Amino acid sequence: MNLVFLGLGGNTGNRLENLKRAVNALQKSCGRVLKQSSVYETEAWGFVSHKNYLNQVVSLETALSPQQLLKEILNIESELGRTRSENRYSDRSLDIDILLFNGEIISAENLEIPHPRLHERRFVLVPLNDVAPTVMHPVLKKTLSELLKNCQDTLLVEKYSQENFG
Ligand code: PH2
Ligand code: MG
Ligand code: MG
Repeated sequence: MNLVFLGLGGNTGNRLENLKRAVNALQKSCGRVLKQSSVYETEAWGFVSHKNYLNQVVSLETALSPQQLLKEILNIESELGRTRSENRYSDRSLDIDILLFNGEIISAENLEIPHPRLHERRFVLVPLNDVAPTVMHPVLKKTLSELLKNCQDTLLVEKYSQENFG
């Protein structure tokens, strides 16, 4: 069995519903979701958008290989309404990224693990620190809580308040 951390995020449509549907779909086609971080409202990173994201991190126990998991994730993204634009960063209903896969380092044309920018992004590190503070980044050799402490990103990341749920 493999232990995987996934980053979920989206900034269009019913953002909370899209996260819930993604978690359900992952349970169905990829394995067992072990932990879910809090949900955070976050400012768009890397491009200008007036639409804030909701982001969450989940841990998953899966028998799938990294490439099999990626294939399932791309299916889930498109089933939940994701369309891909030509821009690198754009508004989207749902994005699922493989952040960490066991302690493996993978550098394929279509897949890089650990996610190459995870340590630069508070919208990833804050929820990742909820579920895996003591896990080691296999390239940077620092724990996720250390990476969060050292992160220079100043964009807004705040807990999505309970009143907005339901
Ligand atoms: N995803 C991106 C680019 N920028 N910004 C936030 N706040 N949240 C995201 O999930 C996100 C982003 C590319 O996948
Ligand atoms: Mg992404
Ligand atoms: Mg992605």
